[in-house]
Amino acid sequence: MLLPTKDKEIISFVDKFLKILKNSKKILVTGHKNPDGDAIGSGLGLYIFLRKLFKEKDIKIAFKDKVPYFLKFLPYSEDIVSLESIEDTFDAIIVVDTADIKRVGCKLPLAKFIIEIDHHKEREKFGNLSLVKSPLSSTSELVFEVIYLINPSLIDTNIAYNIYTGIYTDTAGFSYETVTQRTFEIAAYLLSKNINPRIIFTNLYEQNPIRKLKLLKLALSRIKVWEDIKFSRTYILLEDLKKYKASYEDTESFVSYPRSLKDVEIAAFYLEKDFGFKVSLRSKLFFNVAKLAKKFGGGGHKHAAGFETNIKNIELLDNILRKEISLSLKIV
Ligand SMILES: [Mn+2]
Repeated sequence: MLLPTKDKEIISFVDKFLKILKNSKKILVTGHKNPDGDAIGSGLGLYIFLRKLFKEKDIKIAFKDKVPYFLKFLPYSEDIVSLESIEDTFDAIIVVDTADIKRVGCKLPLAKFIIEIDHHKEREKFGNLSLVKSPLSSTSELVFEVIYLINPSLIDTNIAYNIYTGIYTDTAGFSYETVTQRTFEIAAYLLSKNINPRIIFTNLYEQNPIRKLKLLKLALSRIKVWEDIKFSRTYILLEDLKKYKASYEDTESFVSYPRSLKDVEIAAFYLEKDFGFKVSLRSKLFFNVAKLAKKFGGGGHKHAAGFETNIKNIELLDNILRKEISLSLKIV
Protein backbone atom coordinates (compact mmCIF):
# COMPACT_ATOMS: atom_id res chain seq x y z
CA MET A 1 0.00 0.00 0.00
CA LEU A 2 1.32 3.42 -0.96
CA LEU A 3 0.70 5.97 1.79
CA PRO A 4 -0.41 9.45 0.74
CA THR A 5 2.16 12.19 1.21
CA LYS A 6 2.54 13.78 4.64
CA ASP A 7 4.02 16.95 3.16
CA LYS A 8 2.24 19.85 4.86
CA GLU A 9 2.58 22.19 1.87
CA ILE A 10 0.95 19.69 -0.46
CA ILE A 11 -1.82 18.96 2.06
CA SER A 12 -2.64 22.62 2.58
CA PHE A 13 -2.46 23.27 -1.18
CA VAL A 14 -4.95 20.47 -1.85
CA ASP A 15 -7.35 22.06 0.62
CA LYS A 16 -7.34 25.43 -1.16
CA PHE A 17 -7.18 23.83 -4.60
CA LEU A 18 -10.36 21.84 -3.99
CA LYS A 19 -12.19 24.89 -2.63
CA ILE A 20 -11.39 26.85 -5.78
CA LEU A 21 -12.28 23.99 -8.10
CA LYS A 22 -15.58 23.23 -6.34
CA ASN A 23 -16.62 26.84 -6.95
CA SER A 24 -15.49 26.74 -10.59
CA LYS A 25 -17.65 25.79 -13.54
CA LYS A 26 -15.05 26.21 -16.25
CA ILE A 27 -11.53 24.93 -15.72
CA LEU A 28 -8.54 24.93 -18.07
CA VAL A 29 -5.37 22.88 -17.73
CA THR A 30 -2.31 24.14 -19.59
CA GLY A 31 1.50 24.26 -19.46
CA HIS A 32 4.59 25.49 -21.28
CA LYS A 33 5.05 25.86 -25.04
CA ASN A 34 6.83 23.09 -26.95
CA PRO A 35 5.35 20.75 -24.35
CA ASP A 36 7.52 17.83 -23.26
CA GLY A 37 6.61 14.53 -21.64
CA ASP A 38 6.29 16.10 -18.21
CA ALA A 39 4.12 19.05 -19.28
CA ILE A 40 1.77 16.81 -21.24
CA GLY A 41 1.93 13.87 -18.81
CA SER A 42 1.19 16.00 -15.74
CA GLY A 43 -1.39 18.09 -17.62
CA LEU A 44 -3.28 15.10 -19.00
CA GLY A 45 -2.98 13.13 -15.76
CA LEU A 46 -4.60 16.02 -13.92
CA TYR A 47 -7.14 16.65 -16.68
CA ILE A 48 -8.37 13.03 -16.76
CA PHE A 49 -8.53 12.95 -12.96
CA LEU A 50 -10.50 16.21 -12.69
CA ARG A 51 -12.97 15.06 -15.34
CA LYS A 52 -13.65 11.93 -13.30
CA LEU A 53 -13.88 13.91 -10.07
CA PHE A 54 -16.14 16.66 -11.41
CA LYS A 55 -18.31 15.07 -14.09
CA GLU A 56 -20.59 18.11 -14.39
CA LYS A 57 -17.86 20.70 -14.94
CA ASP A 58 -16.54 22.08 -18.22
CA ILE A 59 -12.86 21.09 -18.21
CA LYS A 60 -10.49 21.72 -21.10
CA ILE A 61 -6.80 21.09 -21.80
CA ALA A 62 -4.74 23.23 -24.17
CA PHE A 63 -1.13 24.00 -25.06
CA LYS A 64 0.28 26.61 -27.41
CA ASP A 65 2.02 23.95 -29.52
CA LYS A 66 0.93 20.59 -30.87
CA VAL A 67 1.57 17.30 -29.10
CA PRO A 68 4.86 15.91 -30.48
CA TYR A 69 4.44 12.63 -32.38
CA PHE A 70 6.24 10.60 -29.72
CA LEU A 71 3.66 11.60 -27.09
CA LYS A 72 0.55 10.98 -29.18
CA PHE A 73 0.17 7.52 -27.62
CA LEU A 74 -0.74 9.12 -24.31
CA PRO A 75 -4.39 8.50 -23.38
CA TYR A 76 -6.62 11.55 -24.00
CA SER A 77 -3.86 13.43 -25.88
CA GLU A 78 -6.42 13.91 -28.67
CA ASP A 79 -8.37 16.17 -26.28
CA ILE A 80 -5.55 18.74 -26.29
CA VAL A 81 -6.51 21.86 -28.24
CA SER A 82 -4.54 24.93 -29.29
CA LEU A 83 -4.28 27.49 -26.50
CA GLU A 84 -4.27 30.34 -29.01
CA SER A 85 -7.61 29.25 -30.45
CA ILE A 86 -9.41 29.41 -27.08
CA GLU A 87 -11.77 32.36 -26.78
CA ASP A 88 -13.55 31.42 -23.52
CA THR A 89 -12.85 32.80 -20.11
CA PHE A 90 -12.40 30.43 -17.16
CA ASP A 91 -13.05 30.29 -13.45
CA ALA A 92 -9.72 28.55 -12.90
CA ILE A 93 -6.65 27.89 -15.02
CA ILE A 94 -4.12 25.34 -13.80
CA VAL A 95 -0.65 25.85 -15.28
CA VAL A 96 1.69 22.87 -14.92
CA ASP A 97 5.48 22.55 -15.30
CA THR A 98 5.93 26.23 -16.15
CA ALA A 99 8.63 28.32 -14.47
CA ASP A 100 7.51 31.65 -15.89
CA ILE A 101 4.22 32.89 -17.38
CA LYS A 102 6.09 33.80 -20.59
CA ARG A 103 6.92 30.12 -21.06
CA VAL A 104 3.23 29.45 -21.81
CA GLY A 105 4.09 30.95 -25.20
CA CYS A 106 1.00 33.08 -25.75
CA LYS A 107 -1.61 35.03 -23.80
CA LEU A 108 -3.50 33.05 -21.18
CA PRO A 109 -7.30 33.30 -21.38
CA LEU A 110 -8.89 35.40 -18.63
CA ALA A 111 -9.55 33.59 -15.37
CA LYS A 112 -10.57 34.30 -11.78
CA PHE A 113 -7.84 32.02 -10.44
CA ILE A 114 -4.50 30.96 -11.85
CA ILE A 115 -3.02 27.95 -10.11
CA GLU A 116 0.60 26.85 -10.62
CA ILE A 117 1.93 23.34 -10.07
CA ASP A 118 5.64 23.10 -10.82
CA HIS A 119 9.04 21.71 -9.84
CA HIS A 120 11.45 24.31 -11.27
CA LYS A 121 13.88 25.84 -8.82
CA GLU A 122 14.54 29.07 -10.67
CA ARG A 123 11.15 30.61 -11.41
CA GLU A 124 8.92 33.67 -11.42
CA LYS A 125 5.70 33.16 -9.48
CA PHE A 126 2.60 34.19 -11.44
CA GLY A 127 -0.44 32.42 -9.95
CA ASN A 128 -2.91 33.20 -7.16
CA LEU A 129 -2.23 29.75 -5.74
CA SER A 130 1.04 27.87 -6.14
CA LEU A 131 2.40 24.46 -5.39
CA VAL A 132 6.10 24.37 -6.16
CA LYS A 133 8.40 21.60 -4.97
CA SER A 134 12.06 21.57 -5.87
CA PRO A 135 14.12 19.49 -6.18
CA LEU A 136 11.57 16.96 -7.39
CA SER A 137 11.75 14.53 -10.31
CA SER A 138 8.91 16.08 -12.26
CA THR A 139 5.67 18.00 -12.15
CA SER A 140 4.05 14.65 -12.88
CA GLU A 141 5.26 13.29 -9.53
CA LEU A 142 3.79 16.36 -7.82
CA VAL A 143 0.47 16.03 -9.65
CA PHE A 144 0.42 12.39 -8.57
CA GLU A 145 0.84 13.40 -4.90
CA VAL A 146 -2.04 15.87 -5.28
CA ILE A 147 -4.50 13.51 -6.95
CA TYR A 148 -3.52 10.58 -4.72
CA LEU A 149 -4.40 12.74 -1.71
CA ILE A 150 -7.72 13.79 -3.22
CA ASN A 151 -9.02 10.40 -4.34
CA PRO A 152 -6.68 7.46 -5.11
CA SER A 153 -9.56 5.29 -6.32
CA LEU A 154 -9.92 7.51 -9.42
CA ILE A 155 -6.35 6.82 -10.57
CA ASP A 156 -6.74 4.48 -13.53
CA THR A 157 -4.59 3.10 -16.35
CA ASN A 158 -5.03 6.26 -18.45
CA ILE A 159 -3.83 8.52 -15.68
CA ALA A 160 -1.02 6.10 -14.83
CA TYR A 161 0.30 6.13 -18.43
CA ASN A 162 0.49 9.93 -18.35
CA ILE A 163 2.07 10.33 -14.93
CA TYR A 164 4.61 7.54 -15.48
CA THR A 165 5.63 9.02 -18.86
CA GLY A 166 6.09 12.45 -17.29
CA ILE A 167 8.34 11.08 -14.55
CA TYR A 168 10.22 8.84 -16.99
CA THR A 169 10.99 11.57 -19.52
CA ASP A 170 11.89 14.30 -17.00
CA THR A 171 14.37 11.99 -15.27
CA ALA A 172 15.80 10.50 -18.50
CA GLY A 173 14.55 7.06 -17.49
CA PHE A 174 14.97 7.42 -13.71
CA SER A 175 18.62 8.45 -14.13
CA TYR A 176 18.72 11.90 -12.47
CA GLU A 177 19.53 12.54 -8.81
CA THR A 178 16.03 14.04 -8.40
CA VAL A 179 14.82 10.43 -8.39
CA THR A 180 14.09 9.32 -4.84
CA GLN A 181 12.81 6.23 -3.10
CA ARG A 182 9.37 7.89 -3.22
CA THR A 183 9.66 8.32 -7.00
CA PHE A 184 10.17 4.58 -7.37
CA GLU A 185 7.34 3.81 -4.95
CA ILE A 186 5.04 5.97 -7.07
CA ALA A 187 6.32 4.31 -10.26
CA ALA A 188 5.65 0.89 -8.70
CA TYR A 189 2.12 1.99 -7.79
CA LEU A 190 1.55 3.21 -11.36
CA LEU A 191 2.74 -0.16 -12.69
CA SER A 192 0.08 -1.80 -10.54
CA LYS A 193 -2.46 0.10 -12.69
CA ASN A 194 -1.60 -2.11 -15.65
CA ILE A 195 0.65 0.12 -17.67
CA ASN A 196 3.26 -1.42 -19.96
CA PRO A 197 6.69 0.28 -19.71
CA ARG A 198 7.74 -1.33 -22.98
CA ILE A 199 4.89 0.44 -24.80
CA ILE A 200 5.95 3.73 -23.22
CA PHE A 201 9.64 3.35 -24.16
CA THR A 202 8.86 2.23 -27.71
CA ASN A 203 6.54 5.14 -28.33
CA LEU A 204 8.95 7.65 -26.85
CA TYR A 205 12.21 6.52 -28.41
CA GLU A 206 11.61 3.92 -31.09
CA GLN A 207 9.45 5.53 -33.71
CA ASN A 208 12.01 7.85 -35.27
CA PRO A 209 11.32 8.91 -38.83
CA ILE A 210 14.38 8.29 -41.04
CA ARG A 211 14.74 12.06 -41.57
CA LYS A 212 15.55 12.35 -37.86
CA LEU A 213 18.51 9.98 -38.16
CA LYS A 214 19.73 11.85 -41.25
CA LEU A 215 19.61 15.09 -39.28
CA LEU A 216 21.35 13.36 -36.40
CA LYS A 217 24.15 12.26 -38.73
CA LEU A 218 24.64 15.91 -39.63
CA ALA A 219 24.54 17.00 -35.99
CA LEU A 220 27.08 14.31 -35.01
CA SER A 221 29.42 15.44 -37.79
CA ARG A 222 29.37 18.98 -36.38
CA ILE A 223 30.20 18.14 -32.78
CA LYS A 224 32.95 20.34 -31.46
CA VAL A 225 34.72 19.88 -28.13
CA TRP A 226 36.67 22.35 -25.97
CA GLU A 227 38.56 20.07 -23.60
CA ASP A 228 39.84 22.86 -21.35
CA ILE A 229 36.30 23.74 -20.23
CA LYS A 230 34.77 20.26 -20.77
CA PHE A 231 32.30 21.79 -23.19
CA SER A 232 30.87 20.31 -26.36
CA ARG A 233 28.22 21.48 -28.76
CA THR A 234 26.54 20.82 -32.05
CA TYR A 235 23.88 22.54 -34.12
CA ILE A 236 21.16 22.23 -36.74
CA LEU A 237 20.24 25.02 -39.16
CA LEU A 238 16.91 25.92 -40.75
CA GLU A 239 18.30 24.91 -44.14
CA ASP A 240 19.03 21.42 -42.75
CA LEU A 241 15.42 21.05 -41.61
CA LYS A 242 14.28 22.20 -45.04
CA LYS A 243 16.59 19.76 -46.83
CA TYR A 244 15.17 16.74 -44.97
CA LYS A 245 11.62 18.11 -44.69
CA ALA A 246 12.11 17.87 -40.93
CA SER A 247 10.67 19.90 -38.08
CA TYR A 248 11.98 21.14 -34.75
CA GLU A 249 10.68 18.09 -32.91
CA ASP A 250 12.95 15.90 -35.07
CA THR A 251 15.93 17.34 -33.17
CA GLU A 252 14.59 16.22 -29.78
CA SER A 253 17.38 14.75 -27.57
CA PHE A 254 20.22 15.70 -29.97
CA VAL A 255 21.89 17.52 -27.07
CA SER A 256 22.45 14.20 -25.31
CA TYR A 257 25.11 13.20 -27.90
CA PRO A 258 27.71 15.89 -27.13
CA ARG A 259 27.00 15.28 -23.43
CA SER A 260 27.66 11.55 -23.85
CA LEU A 261 31.33 12.20 -24.66
CA LYS A 262 33.97 11.15 -22.16
CA ASP A 263 35.32 14.10 -20.17
CA VAL A 264 32.56 16.44 -21.33
CA GLU A 265 30.61 18.04 -18.49
CA ILE A 266 28.58 20.69 -20.34
CA ALA A 267 26.83 20.22 -23.66
CA ALA A 268 24.84 22.51 -25.91
CA PHE A 269 22.64 22.06 -28.93
CA TYR A 270 21.90 25.12 -31.07
CA LEU A 271 18.74 24.98 -33.11
CA GLU A 272 18.33 27.79 -35.61
CA LYS A 273 15.03 29.69 -35.46
CA ASP A 274 13.76 32.73 -37.37
CA PHE A 275 14.92 35.01 -34.56
CA GLY A 276 18.33 33.41 -33.98
CA PHE A 277 18.93 30.20 -32.01
CA LYS A 278 17.19 28.12 -29.41
CA VAL A 279 19.96 26.71 -27.21
CA SER A 280 19.48 23.51 -25.18
CA LEU A 281 21.97 22.99 -22.39
CA ARG A 282 22.84 19.83 -20.49
CA SER A 283 25.35 18.94 -17.81
CA LYS A 284 26.62 15.62 -16.58
CA LEU A 285 27.50 15.85 -12.90
CA PHE A 286 28.39 19.10 -11.18
CA PHE A 287 27.72 22.04 -13.49
CA ASN A 288 24.45 23.96 -13.07
CA VAL A 289 23.16 24.78 -16.55
CA ALA A 290 20.03 26.48 -15.14
CA LYS A 291 22.30 29.24 -13.84
CA LEU A 292 24.05 29.48 -17.20
CA ALA A 293 20.72 29.67 -19.05
CA LYS A 294 19.53 32.39 -16.69
CA LYS A 295 22.37 34.66 -17.79
CA PHE A 296 20.80 34.56 -21.26
CA GLY A 297 17.22 35.05 -20.07
CA GLY A 298 16.34 31.35 -20.05
CA GLY A 299 15.97 28.76 -17.32
CA GLY A 300 15.49 25.13 -16.42
CA HIS A 301 17.05 22.62 -14.09
CA LYS A 302 20.58 21.84 -12.90
CA HIS A 303 21.22 19.27 -15.62
CA ALA A 304 18.78 20.43 -18.30
CA ALA A 305 18.05 24.01 -19.27
CA GLY A 306 17.80 26.30 -22.25
CA PHE A 307 17.45 29.80 -23.62
CA GLU A 308 16.66 31.68 -26.80
CA THR A 309 18.99 34.22 -28.37
CA ASN A 310 18.88 36.52 -31.38
CA ILE A 311 22.55 35.90 -32.07
CA LYS A 312 22.68 34.43 -35.57
CA ASN A 313 26.35 33.53 -35.78
CA ILE A 314 27.53 30.10 -34.55
CA GLU A 315 31.08 31.22 -33.77
CA LEU A 316 29.87 34.19 -31.78
CA LEU A 317 27.50 31.96 -29.84
CA ASP A 318 30.36 29.50 -29.19
CA ASN A 319 32.55 32.30 -27.89
CA ILE A 320 29.94 33.82 -25.60
CA LEU A 321 29.03 30.45 -24.11
CA ARG A 322 32.67 29.46 -23.67
CA LYS A 323 33.36 32.72 -21.89
CA GLU A 324 30.43 32.29 -19.49
CA ILE A 325 31.33 28.64 -18.82
CA SER A 326 34.97 29.57 -18.12
CA LEU A 327 33.82 32.22 -15.67
CA SER A 328 31.44 29.83 -13.89
CA LEU A 329 34.08 27.13 -13.69
CA LYS A 330 36.44 29.56 -11.95
CA ILE A 331 33.82 30.26 -9.30
CA VAL A 332 33.17 26.55 -8.69
MN1 LIG B 1 9.22 19.15 -15.77
